[in-house]
Amino acid sequence: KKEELDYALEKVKECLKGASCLGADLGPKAIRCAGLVDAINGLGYIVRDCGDINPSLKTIDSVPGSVRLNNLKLVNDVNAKLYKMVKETLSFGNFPLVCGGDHSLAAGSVTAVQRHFGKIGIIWVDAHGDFNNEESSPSGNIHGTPLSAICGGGPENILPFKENNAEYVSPRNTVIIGARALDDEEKRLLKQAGVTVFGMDEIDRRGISSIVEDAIKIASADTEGIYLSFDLDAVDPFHAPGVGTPVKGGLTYREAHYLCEQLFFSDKLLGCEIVELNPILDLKNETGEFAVSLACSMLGKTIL
Ligand code: 5AB
Ligand code: MN
Ligand code: MN
Ligand code: MN
Repeated sequence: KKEELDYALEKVKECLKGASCLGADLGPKAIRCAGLVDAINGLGYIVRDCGDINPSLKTIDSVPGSVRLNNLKLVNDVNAKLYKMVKETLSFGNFPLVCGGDHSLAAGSVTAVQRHFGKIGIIWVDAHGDFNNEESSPSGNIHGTPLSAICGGGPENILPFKENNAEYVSPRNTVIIGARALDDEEKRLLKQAGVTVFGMDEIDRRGISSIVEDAIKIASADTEGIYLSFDLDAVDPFHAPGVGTPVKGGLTYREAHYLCEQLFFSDKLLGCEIVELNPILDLKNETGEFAVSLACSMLGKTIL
């Protein structure tokens, strides 16, 4: 019985990859089922679906005690492939739209965008800060760390940063929108680094339009443009239940869309990603459909 249990636990852990629970790897399938390609074609674009990225590794690789990050090898393997794919997309002169997958993938996508364009700004839409490093991470889950890695605060062993001599993104050009679940140590690290954090309270007070205006200014100051990393858990779970780490009190349906629309019209977007969709936790693919509608707003769909 114990052996059986250990085996089952290992199986579950195998599926965890960068996140805290099973299922984010099914996100791209659900987004395709919700009609992503047709919807973008409908806006007048030609879509080249590069397909899913599957890890060559199948085993879990957490080493209890030594390496604190769960499934580091597997995440690095996927990110090395994603880096190549996004880099190639950009070198063809195309616009990358990355669909997750958990948020660990940002280390791969952002590295490629940085290497292609040079100095970039980042708008990170998320209930969380994703600014933990190897020491501060309460969970060891890599999806809680990518923004810190991108800004040079570690974990340093997240490839493909090192391998490709990518420059870190300046925290001065980095903005988080929608935060409401930051860890204590993470808050300190964000302050220390100088990342701008617009929490939900500030959105309540000032309204989304003035926040987005500020965010675009900050992320585009002295940069080639902005990469948008959209974690679906930024949105209130009422509209986006299909995420692994839901937090009440998030962006409304229109706040989320408005943000994407304005980013498109800023003419500063270099690429974007929609991550953390977990179809197993979703209700009739509602969150998958929401992701498709957000992608359309990022790509210029308007009301009138
Ligand atoms: B997500 C937490 N801060 O580090 C951690 O969904 C949660 O990509 C991270 O924003 C959530 O494990 C990561 C507690
Ligand atoms: Mn995230
Ligand atoms: Mn999140
Ligand atoms: Mn999450």
